[in-house]
Amino acid sequence: SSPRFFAVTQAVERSYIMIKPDGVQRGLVGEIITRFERKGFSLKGLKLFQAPKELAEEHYSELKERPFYPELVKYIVSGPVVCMVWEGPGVIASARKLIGATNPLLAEPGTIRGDFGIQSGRNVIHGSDSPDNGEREIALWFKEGELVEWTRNRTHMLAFRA
Ligand code: IDP
Repeated sequence: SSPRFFAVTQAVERSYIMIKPDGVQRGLVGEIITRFERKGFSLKGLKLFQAPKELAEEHYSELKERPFYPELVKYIVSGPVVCMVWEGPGVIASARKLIGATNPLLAEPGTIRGDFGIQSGRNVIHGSDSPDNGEREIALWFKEGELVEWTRNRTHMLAFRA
């Protein structure tokens, strides 16, 4: 009989992942994309982009009242960012694990922030914190037609019984 693949039990989700201006300036784009690719997620959207101030403000609107908000918006528009959509089972929580804690000094070694940062105000990368926020952020940063529908052949990653 043909191989029977185990079902992947986590819901397929999409996460908005953004390499912040410090990550781009420091030459970490390839390294970061590699980590998501090797993990097995599918890249559905990718662009280098200079964010206008209004977009950065809207992206972080939940943090409007925080003292660091004005600096945060300036940071995000200080240079180009790399906007990405990564898709896969459980990608929201998994991406947050790959990224590590907000404060890079507290982030575990082996995570992106743990390996590449020393302060919250320059923490290299953003990842959506919930499926709803993921969809909200994707709609904010990508236009109709910028995302590509394709299926990554992931069968070689799945255990199977003969
Ligand atoms: P997250 O990016 O890990 O989800 P949030 O609490 O949503 O963390 O904060 C959004 C971003 O705001 C952080 O990634 C970081 O760039 C910035 N930020 C958070 N806390 C501080 C702070 O105490 N000082 C400066 N920047 C901060």
